[in-house]
Amino acid sequence: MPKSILIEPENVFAREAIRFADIPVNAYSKTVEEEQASHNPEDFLNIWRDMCGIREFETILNEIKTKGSCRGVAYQHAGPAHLSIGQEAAAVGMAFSLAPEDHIFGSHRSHGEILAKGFSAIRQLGDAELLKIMESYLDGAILRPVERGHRGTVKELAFRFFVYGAYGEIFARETGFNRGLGGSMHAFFAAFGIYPNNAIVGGSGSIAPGAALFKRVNRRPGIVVANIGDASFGCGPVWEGITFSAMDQYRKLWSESLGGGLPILFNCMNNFYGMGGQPFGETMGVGFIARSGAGVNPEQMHAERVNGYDPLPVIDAFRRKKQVLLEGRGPVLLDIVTYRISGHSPSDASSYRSKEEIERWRQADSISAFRKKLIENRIVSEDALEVAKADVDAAIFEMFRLAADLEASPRVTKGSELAGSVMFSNQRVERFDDRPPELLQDVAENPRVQQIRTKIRTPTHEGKPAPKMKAYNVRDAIFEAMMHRFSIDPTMIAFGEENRDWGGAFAVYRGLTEALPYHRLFNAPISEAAIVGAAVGYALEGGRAVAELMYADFIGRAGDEIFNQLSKWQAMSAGQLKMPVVLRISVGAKYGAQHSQDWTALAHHIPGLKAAYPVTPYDAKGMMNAALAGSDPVIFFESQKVYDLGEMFVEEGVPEGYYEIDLGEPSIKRRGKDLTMLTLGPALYTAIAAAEALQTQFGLSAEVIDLRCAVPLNYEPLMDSVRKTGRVLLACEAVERGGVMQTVAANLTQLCFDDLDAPPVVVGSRNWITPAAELEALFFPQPDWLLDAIHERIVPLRDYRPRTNQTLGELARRARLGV
Ligand SMILES: Cc1ncc(C[n+]2csc(CCOP(=O)(O)OP(=O)(O)O)c2C)c(N)n1
Ligand SMILES: [Mg+2]
Repeated sequence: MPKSILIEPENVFAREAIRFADIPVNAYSKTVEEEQASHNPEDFLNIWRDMCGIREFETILNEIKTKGSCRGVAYQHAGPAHLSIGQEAAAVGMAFSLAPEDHIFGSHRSHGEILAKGFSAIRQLGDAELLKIMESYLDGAILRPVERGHRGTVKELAFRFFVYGAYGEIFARETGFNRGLGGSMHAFFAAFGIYPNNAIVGGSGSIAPGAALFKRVNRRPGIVVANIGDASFGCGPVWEGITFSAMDQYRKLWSESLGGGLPILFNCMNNFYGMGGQPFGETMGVGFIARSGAGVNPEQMHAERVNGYDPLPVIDAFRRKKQVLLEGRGPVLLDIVTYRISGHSPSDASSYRSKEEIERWRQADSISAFRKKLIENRIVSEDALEVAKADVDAAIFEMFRLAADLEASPRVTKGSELAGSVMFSNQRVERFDDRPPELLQDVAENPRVQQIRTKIRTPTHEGKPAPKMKAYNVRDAIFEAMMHRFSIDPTMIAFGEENRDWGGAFAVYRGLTEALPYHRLFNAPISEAAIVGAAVGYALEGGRAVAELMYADFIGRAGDEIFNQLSKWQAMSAGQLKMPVVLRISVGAKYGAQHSQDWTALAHHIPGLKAAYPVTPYDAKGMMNAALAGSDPVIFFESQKVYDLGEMFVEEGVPEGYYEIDLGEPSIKRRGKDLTMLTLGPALYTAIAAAEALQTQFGLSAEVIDLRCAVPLNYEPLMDSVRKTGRVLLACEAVERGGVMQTVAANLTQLCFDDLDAPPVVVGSRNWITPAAELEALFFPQPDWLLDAIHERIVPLRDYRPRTNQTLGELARRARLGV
């Protein structure tokens, strides 16, 4: 049923004022006695131990970065080390009351948060569970060097395992958390609730909401924390992530049983600096980051500024805010004031701040201040503190020494294909959870399903598509594949702009609103970064997401999320995380320069993405079925030009039942022997028209092969064809320069060099803006252009008079002009 949110003129024009409540700033006022009532002495000692451990861990890193050795252990660390010396209280306070099922995401400066969360998880998990994690993680690769000669408790072993895995990851060792494929800025350890840390400032701001969404949709316990810096509040994707997290629908339209608002806490580690730029006083105007919450929703995100130079106010705030989130009243914003005494990186000379300022914060250092508080209030004895510190420091140094030792902790070997082997997971996953999928009706009762049943699934006798009004078309094909997987995989959700009542931007989803509850199909804000980011977070947690961008031209709005996040986390996790996301993107026409671009080149260029572009109903259904049964991110391009088209190539028609087409298998659409035409996208139909003309006018038979997929791509059928014909023309509607077809042409030149009578020729759109609908024929390749190019550059056609200039001279002239 469509929703009905009535907008009434008399209401929206009524006089009123928007009121804001006070946003607490440093409101913490608990006495030591009160704190003692809620913590036992062991808690205080643990807080101290964790802060010291983090400090020691990073002090060692600082020493090796600046001096090349630490206490007799020489080590050159080539990579980054963004230290958070000074911020330990904030990290430990954040992690202290989080349970293992609470998940954190972070930034380039997250060593402290990782360690704090890990230490906290080790304390809470039972020995059996810890052993299971250590033994199974990377098949025991981290555990083996650590357990040798270990005589302590399981928890002590887990501590060493964890510190060693963290150092190993930073030092790019096979024994690191992610076999060294993540590194300092991307290290994580999901088994302890530590999810990807992001070297893209604010990157976690759009991804963590997807993790929180997963918890809601799949009724999983726990909350999600996005640890991000103060400067990241200038990043668009952070704002998009916040907007996405604060949508009214979670509480107003979704089933109450799901639990309400997203359980997400945006935790600003506010150290008052970007690298050298200062959000407070220079690069932003918000003053208090906490103020930002006021503009987001009536609850003002329950925002607060908290003293993060003392772990106790942070623990207090996290306890209260976690409760808010568990009650379904999220999202929450915390502005945790802290300070990084260390430079942005060890080579940073801190030219942007005064020595005096650093000195004053050093004087106020949270670790010494906490120590003083514990001793003065007789909470923990000085001796106990010293012993704890000595113990933790010794264990950390020992793990550093072990991780620095190349023999005990090797890197992946030279020539290793490890990264290549984990770029894709290539799994087939029928469903990501065994519970029954939530549907609002039987699939067979769905009006769209019933309507599709009346459609013609076969070509006409002349090999043409059935008339538009009656043909089973590309839209129907994608719908059928989606419906199939929705009814099998309970974790599968779809979202994007206008996805629900509108029926999907181009009506592919018409009928799904009736079939699916809100949490499985919903409208997102116009926030392309958040749409893709949320899909990434959802998948990292273990669910299948289908996100939609209305036009390929909007890929830029989600550039980081597609190119740095969606594409990379499987490999950066060394294959431990999966990314079952299908990103549906339509390729437009008729709407001019910003709505009519084929950007397959971008998806093709970035490693880690599969890029599909089917243009027939048969291919669309089979390939969408395959994409939705896989475990990899698939950019699924859909041409608006062909949405209405019926099948014309598969005589038996598009099967009603389920079938898959392997992504990467080209499809021969017309057999021939004189020339090969390769196409990607709707240029298939242009090539078919050109092939027809070649046959009737010149007696040449062209073989037309639709690549259907840019990544992966099996060259065998292409080579077979080119070996037979010796000639190849490649056509697409993307601009000619730098596209998929240029790569295919270059590869075929090498793969089939001896068989070619002429170099492969690419005909794409002009290297221009896409002009208005009325002028599109000047821009997109027309059948004539293909004939002209064949005549000029492959094989002269008898008595042929070209209509456009496809000569090599023209190619060079255009290149010189950059058009
Ligand atoms: C999108 C992006 N822009 C710029 C950078 C370079 N950079 C790395 S850290 C940083 C400052 C980040 O400041 P903040 O978010 O406050 O985190 P902090 O470093 O203070 O922890 C910058 C500009 C980046 N990594 N990503
Ligand atoms: Mg900062």
